[in-house]
Amino acid sequence: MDTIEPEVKAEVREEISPDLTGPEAVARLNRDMQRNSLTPLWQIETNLMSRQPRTQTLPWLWKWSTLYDIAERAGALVPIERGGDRRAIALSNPGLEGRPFATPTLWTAVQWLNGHEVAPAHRHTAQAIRFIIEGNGSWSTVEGDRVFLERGDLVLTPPWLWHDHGSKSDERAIWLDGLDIPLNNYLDASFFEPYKGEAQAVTQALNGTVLKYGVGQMRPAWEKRSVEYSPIFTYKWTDTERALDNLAQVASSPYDDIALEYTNPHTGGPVMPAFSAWIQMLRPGIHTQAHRQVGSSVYHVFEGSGETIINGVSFRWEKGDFFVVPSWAWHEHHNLGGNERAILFSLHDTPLLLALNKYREESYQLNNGHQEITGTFQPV
Ligand code: 1HN
Repeated sequence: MDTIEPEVKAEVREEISPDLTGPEAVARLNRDMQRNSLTPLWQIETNLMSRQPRTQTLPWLWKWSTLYDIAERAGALVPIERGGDRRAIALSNPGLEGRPFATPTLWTAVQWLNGHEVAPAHRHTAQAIRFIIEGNGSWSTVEGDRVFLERGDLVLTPPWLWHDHGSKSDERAIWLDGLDIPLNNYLDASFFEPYKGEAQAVTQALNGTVLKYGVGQMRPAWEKRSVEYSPIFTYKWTDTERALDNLAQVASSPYDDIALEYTNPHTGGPVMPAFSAWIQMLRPGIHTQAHRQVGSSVYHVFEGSGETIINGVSFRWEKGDFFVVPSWAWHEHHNLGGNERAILFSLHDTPLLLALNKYREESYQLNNGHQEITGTFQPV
């Protein structure tokens, strides 16, 4: 077995000199700390414990027209090859030093699949979801369970389950991928394995997990609860839309209007331990009140147009756009689409903060809960 030898064993401590307390002794102490890979708190220049979150993540917005154009060109130019396995184009937050992450905990990408292509099977410990923007006869197989991907469906790929995507149509499909890759890597918890074949055999009835668990209030009596992740691998848009319309009849949030968290029906908790997925409807004309939370979020505009005011800056959005709300940033949503509803899909790392007892939230008290607008974000 290899052993790691300190580079300069003999220099762990400098020669004792007669000066035990003066400037020379301090200089010697500093040199010894450096040589021994030690950093004293009193020399750390950035405040290690900031009074409030000091995120590098920038509030940002990516236009659908740009995302679509780039994904379409990648679809024509870049084959799906083993190794990469997916034609996914990640939102790279300009605050995060060029890393392919939307926020410190969330990877979010646009994935493009040409008609009749297969994105080969693999599995990983990163937890993944996709939200289907245009499905067009494409499918995902998750651990033998095949689901057809239709606009507005949420599809889960829980950790370490085999999954591949394919298409039986002539048309391309495009969807949002959300994974906890930055967190998984930060925790040194990443495992990945390619499948021996291209695509898995389908071993269950089509939409098997929806048939088994999809009603949610009941589960097969002989089965245990699935507590680590939701046992439902796809949440169909028709059910989601009905749930939004039902909620709108009875209740709303002043900050988010008609907002639903997709849940694991066996626990009531989020669909994945590392992040939560939401769908929300802003009814015509709604302008919500501002609040802020610890934790970062990525939004996709599924329908409609409007603005989200983040730390005083108006981010104007329309169908297809993506935007990021960093931790502890004030934000409020405003539907500007006349008589049309707006629908936002979003991912939040809230479950992590809650599990670690680090969650906080605060509502904006001034000006009836609305921020003063000091600027407008200009997309590239
Ligand atoms: C992955 O497995 C998918 O299954 C999407 O669609 C994006 C990015 C990095 C690593 C694995 C998918 C991914 C990914």
